[in-house]
Parts: sequence; structure tokens; C-alpha cells
Amino acid sequence: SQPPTTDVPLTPSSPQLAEVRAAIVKLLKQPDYDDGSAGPVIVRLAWHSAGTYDKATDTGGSNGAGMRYEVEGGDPANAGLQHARAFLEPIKRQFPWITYADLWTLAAVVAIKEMGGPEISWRGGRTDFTDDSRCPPRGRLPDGSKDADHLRWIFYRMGFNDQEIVALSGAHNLGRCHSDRSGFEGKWVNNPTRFSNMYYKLLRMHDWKKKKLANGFEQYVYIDKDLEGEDADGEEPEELMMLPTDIALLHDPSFRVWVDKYAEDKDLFFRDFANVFAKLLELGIRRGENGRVINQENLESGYKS
Ligand code: DDH
Repeated sequence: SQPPTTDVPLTPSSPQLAEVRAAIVKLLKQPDYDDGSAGPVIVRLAWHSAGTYDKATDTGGSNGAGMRYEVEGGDPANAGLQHARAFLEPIKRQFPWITYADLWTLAAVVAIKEMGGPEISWRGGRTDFTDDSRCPPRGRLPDGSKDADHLRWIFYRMGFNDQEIVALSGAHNLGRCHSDRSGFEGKWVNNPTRFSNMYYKLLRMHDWKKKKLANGFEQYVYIDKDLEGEDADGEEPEELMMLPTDIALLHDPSFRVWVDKYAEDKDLFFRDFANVFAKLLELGIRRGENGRVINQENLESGYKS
């Protein structure tokens, strides 16, 4: 059966949408959660909802909000994202006409802007699956313990190129790793709730040391003494981290070109990130003349084949 669609216009200037945006802004501040913001985990929710896309079979992507179902939500790659969904639940109750798939992606765009990032264009009209039969299979999201080949395997499948892979990875300016979710631990930058190009600057400092955690996970660490002034929040410098996949961007010549550009040119990074994040959220989505997503049938045949 087809999920219900809504009559609320979702053009960028729609007043109903402005109300939802304002409600999202309000809930971002969460003093008792992580670094005081729901923003980073919400960005990751949107990314993992979209990052299942497979161009060859035209399956996966942000339409459907399949993470509400165990088959997708229970994927170990999605551990912790229930917090993001819980943060957004009151908004879904307040505005029942918006689909989960639209809410999750819109919330990420609003959060990035609120945290000092670029304006990202967003289009609504996604529908929610009504059962789990169209959820993508597990295993389509990247594994942080892997290398550059893995990054290309995962992101080329979605239709991204090397420049786009590096730009997308700049989202690691935000948030942190939690040992009880991914097994990795710590944050990439000193202020993980401010969107910037600091991730690339730190990456280039070269003296990342491999560290084996008590749980056996290997990541890279650096004590951020030198950047005290530059990332000034009056806070003590802490041990910062990189995943093996982050370090891979540094050592692969084709990725490295873009790490350098984004470290040196914040405006370029903001522009490229805005474009590639908008592209991510649109993967696999086709719209009819009224702007509603019309690709349910395509999805169905894709999953069954
Ligand atoms: Fe990421 N990410 N990500 N990531 N990610 C984690 C956290 C966050 C990888 C692994 C991890 C992107 C790409 C990659 C965010 C956004 C984006 C964590 C820690 C791991 C592990 C999770 C936890 O323990 O809670 C890998 C590997 C890749 C890759 O191969 C490129 C992309 C493309 C994005 C994006 O948004 C465009 C954000 C935000 C977080 C912080 C979440 C939080 O709770 O805080």
C-alpha cells in the first residue's frame, strides 16, 4: 500500500515549513546530551538514511525512513541514531503532516546551518515506508577501520567522486565517536558543535599516532596543544581523534588534493559541502510534477530483483 502523502506545500517559502524549521532550531540545544547539542547526531541520522543508496539497483536512499524498522534501524552501523530519532519525535507529533523521511533530512540541514555551516538546499516530498519490505540490506554504510579502497567502493556505489568523498567527510567537524555505539572514542575537533573546516586543518598536521583502545579498536590520536589559540573556546585542549578512514584521505594522492584545498579555503569547503550534502539527500529520489516523490514502484522492483 502507498503511504499517505500530504497537501501541505513544501516549497522553500512555505509558512508551514518555516514553523517546522523553527521547532527544529529550538530542540537543538540539549544541555545534558553529549556536547550540548542534538545537531551532530541528527546530521548523522540524515546521512545514514541516505547513504544506503545503490546506483546500480536504484535502491536505498533517504526516501522511506526505513530506520524506523529493526532490519535497518538495528544495523550495528546505525547504533546510537535512536537518540536522533527520539529528539525529533516531538516535532513529528507537533506536525503530523511531515513525513519522517522529510523531517530527518530537513532537521540535518537546519542543524548544519544553526551550527554555523552553509545554507543547504532541501526539497521535501519524501514518503515513509509502511513496512520493512523495501528497507535496503545492511552493510552499505562505511566501516571506519578500513582504507581508501573501501571509501571508493562505498561512495562510488552511491555515485560520488573523489572530491565529493572528501567534501562529505568534512562532516566530521561535528560530533564524536562513542565506544558503546561504534567502538571508536572521542571527537575530531575541539568544538564539535561548530561547523568549520578545522577537520582538514587538523588532518594535515601529520603527527597522528595509532592508538589501540581497550576494546581492540584502532584509531589515530593527537593532543591538540598548538591549536589552543585557533580553536579558542577557553577550554582545555583534549585528545582528538581520527578514524583510519579519515587518515586514508591524507595518504591517498587523489583525496589529498581536496584535503589541502578545503584546509586552505573555508568558503570553497562550505560551497562544495552544501552541494554534496544536498546531492546526498536527493539520492534515488524522483519527483512528479507536484513535487511529490513518485519512485515507490521503482524502489519496489529494485528490492525484489
Ligand atoms: Fe561519520 N562517523 N563516517 N560521517 N559521522 C561517526 C560519527 C559521525 C564514518 C564513521 C563514523 C560521514 C562519513 C563517515 C557524521 C557524519 C558523517 C562515527 C562515530 C563513525 C565511526 C559514531 C558513534 O560512535 O557515535 C565513516 C567511516 C565515514 C566515511 O567512510 C567517509 C559522512 C559522509 C557524514 C555526513 O554527515 C555527510 C557525524 C555528524 C558524526 C557524529 C555523530 C554524533 O553522534 O556525534
